[in-house]
Amino acid sequence: MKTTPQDNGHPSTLIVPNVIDGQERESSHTYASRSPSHRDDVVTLAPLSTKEDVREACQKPRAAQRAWARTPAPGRAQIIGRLGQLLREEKESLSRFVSREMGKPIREARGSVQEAIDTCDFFQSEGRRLYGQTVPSELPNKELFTYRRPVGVVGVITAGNFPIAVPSWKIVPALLCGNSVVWKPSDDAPGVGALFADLWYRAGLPRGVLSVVHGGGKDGAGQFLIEMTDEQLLDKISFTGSTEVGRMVGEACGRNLKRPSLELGGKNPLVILADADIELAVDGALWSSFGTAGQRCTSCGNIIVDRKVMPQVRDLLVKKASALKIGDPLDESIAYGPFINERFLERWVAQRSVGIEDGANLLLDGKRITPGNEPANFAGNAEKGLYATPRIFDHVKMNMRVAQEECFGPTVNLVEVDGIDEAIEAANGTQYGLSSAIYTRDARAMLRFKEEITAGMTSVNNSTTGAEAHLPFGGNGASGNGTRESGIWVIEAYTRWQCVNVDLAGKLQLAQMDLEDAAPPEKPDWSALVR
Ligand code: UN1
Repeated sequence: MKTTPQDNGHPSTLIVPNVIDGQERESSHTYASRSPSHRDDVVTLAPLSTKEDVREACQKPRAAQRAWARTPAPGRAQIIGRLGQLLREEKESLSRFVSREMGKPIREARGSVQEAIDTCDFFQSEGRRLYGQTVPSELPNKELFTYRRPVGVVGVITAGNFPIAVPSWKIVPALLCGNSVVWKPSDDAPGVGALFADLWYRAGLPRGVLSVVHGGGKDGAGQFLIEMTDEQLLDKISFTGSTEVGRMVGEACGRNLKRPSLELGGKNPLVILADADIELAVDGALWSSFGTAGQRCTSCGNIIVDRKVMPQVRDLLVKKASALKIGDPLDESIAYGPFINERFLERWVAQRSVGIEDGANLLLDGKRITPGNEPANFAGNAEKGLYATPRIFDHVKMNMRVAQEECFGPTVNLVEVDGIDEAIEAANGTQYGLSSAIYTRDARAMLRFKEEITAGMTSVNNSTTGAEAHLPFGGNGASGNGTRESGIWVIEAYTRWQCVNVDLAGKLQLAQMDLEDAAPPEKPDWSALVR
């Protein structure tokens, strides 16, 4: 890695290599990752990997993986512990770099680095467990065991909105379990990816075990990595991103009989029942919808409100959303920063007419912030940054596209319902099933919601976002294939069970056939006990 100063007042540009077969590989073809808050700030120059680069990155780690798998798991976990320590030491500079490269507000960037630290803390000790079982045999002098074995070489493809936390959810357990990893970081945050990989090597990870290939998704390193499944060079892909690409990963893995981990989109519902603490619920809805400028897979898409409290919720939400401070991600006081990239901004701009065509009412008309039309509480550079004010639709029906389609940006819908039955039906009324929330004081409504919601994650009186690093993260339906990340559950995704039987009888024993049946007991006559 190298740096080169810029003459425009911004910090230096980071020049990052691919890491293939344990070696840094520079490339003649590079692309620039620019800060979304200052498009003239070239944060990183990263390689545009060719298919040949990606193929080589997938071919080489076999031998390294076998050696790594022979390293005792507590030893592997020690490196994860050291990584956690390094992340702690670098937390502030890394967080500031995350904000600079992908625009997350600094408070949230710190939280996302902390999420990676928490993941290291958890898996450092998991290396001393990775339990198998001892199982009784049906035959004498015979023992049965189960062991967790690594899957092999794992391709990891991650998104730009959580460029360090989500990669850590995948790479930490994958390596802990004795796999090697070929990682394609998001092209929105290649610099964060390179700094994270560098911390792994500094922590003592053998370089050949974690390869990094940079580039775009479609027709780029991401697509090439998926294609390596067909060349039998990968044993698994772990992917976080859109449902559309998730399907492609699933298809490639399916036809090669591999099990992918897929964490995909969401259109997450937040229900407010009539008895809820309205102030609390609106604060939760506001954060769920506009935190990270709505660019979390767990962001709220539909606020589902009982008609009795709809007027109150509507007024408070509009009041609070209009007062949100938008601006430079390094400003500690902002509520949200810029879009991560132009593509997300354009999709969000287009969503406005989708809602209007559907017949939804534009309650708060979110607009791109440009020079001359900055809102009063704006604290960024409108000319150079990708900013927008919040958009709220109301009179939204669940069959409208605007209620069904995920839109990564500051936009949310108000959906009116009558009572808990309609609320649950609306909350389950999309193809997705990632996260969900309900605000109520009624214990029976909480119970019903927990039991009947089809999402993988549910909050009661809290927002749709903010999963903790030791709970299973993941969704159902179009939100994923049922695999989970984090905590003990993710171990299933990166290991295969092996069972072993050890026969000490000294003679051939046949299961199911050589069993000595005990003599059947005599059947007593109970007829004298009853009338
Ligand atoms: C994502 O947006 O891909 O629960 C992950 C949350 C975060 C993770 C989101 N801890 O919102």
